[in-house]
Amino acid sequence: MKCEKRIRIAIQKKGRLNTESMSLLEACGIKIRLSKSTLYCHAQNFPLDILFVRDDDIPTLVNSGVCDLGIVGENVLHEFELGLINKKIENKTQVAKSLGFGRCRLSIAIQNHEEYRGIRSLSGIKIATSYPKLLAKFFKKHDLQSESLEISGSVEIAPGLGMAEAICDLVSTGRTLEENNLKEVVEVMRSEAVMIRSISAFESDQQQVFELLLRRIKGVQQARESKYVMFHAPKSALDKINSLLPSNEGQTIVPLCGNEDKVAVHIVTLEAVFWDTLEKLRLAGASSILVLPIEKMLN
Ligand code: PRT
Ligand code: ZN
Repeated sequence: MKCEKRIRIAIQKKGRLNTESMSLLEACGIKIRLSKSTLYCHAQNFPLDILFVRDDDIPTLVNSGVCDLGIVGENVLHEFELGLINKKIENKTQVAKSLGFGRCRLSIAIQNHEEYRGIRSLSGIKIATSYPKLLAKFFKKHDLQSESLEISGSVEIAPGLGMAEAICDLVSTGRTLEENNLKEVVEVMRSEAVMIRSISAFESDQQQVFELLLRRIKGVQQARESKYVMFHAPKSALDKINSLLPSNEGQTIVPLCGNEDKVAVHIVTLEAVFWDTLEKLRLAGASSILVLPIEKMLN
């Protein structure tokens, strides 16, 4: 693609969002050659430059206009935005696309042996967290008094060391809480990775690149969620089958050589295709059922 102006995206250098961010760009057909020490690199076949940084710096880089785009967790983004509000600095960042990975929740947890006596019992207790602004906002919303102890990592060890009575940290499987004898009592927010952009207008060829990238991301997401299903079925069963497995744009019906009553049906479906669904299709008369993954999709 010929383009005078390139777009610069900030992604996490190392950590939970790095692998999925890179694999998303690769699935979009963007070729990136990496070396171990790479902090900045140019995509080979797309007008995109990639800056590898700590996730906490991504909103600042986009807000200041150093990067046009960034991939970051909503938790980090919202904590950053609250910081801007406190300092009365203009927010020049907006979410361009939710990406569906890096899902987690920011939750308050207390020690297992403590009895949880409702949200009001958290008022005024010392809570260790890396997200003091999100916690303060949540407490204000519930009219509670907040006292946080800001720690940048290993928050879950704070209660055991007597530094705090509770923690407010990210949880995905819940294993870390369990290992540290903690129990989750209140969810403060849910988070997933998002693509953020600077609100400053792109130059026209940058805008084209941005839109092309968004279209490809959407295509990758749709392809990941969709399945291509093929089977044979009696013509009389097609309505029933359609209600069991709705398709995006209708069924493709192909005649079967030497069989007047049956047809081959091809469907692209966004529905999850479970064994249960296949069994229902079979009972409705379908046979030779195949479920295939879709590599690319452009609507
Ligand atoms: O070095 P850098 O600053 O870039 O990385 P980081 O250490 O600050 O962040 P990293 O890589 O741990 O996480 C990056 C982003 O991934 C977060 O900002 C979230 O948006 C998202 N994410 C999703 C998570 C988790 N799930 C998660 N489980 N981030 C952290 N955790 C930690 C959590 O803090 C706790 O220590 O994992 C532990 C809990 O996990 P479970 O599975 O035991 O519940
Ligand atoms: Zn970080």
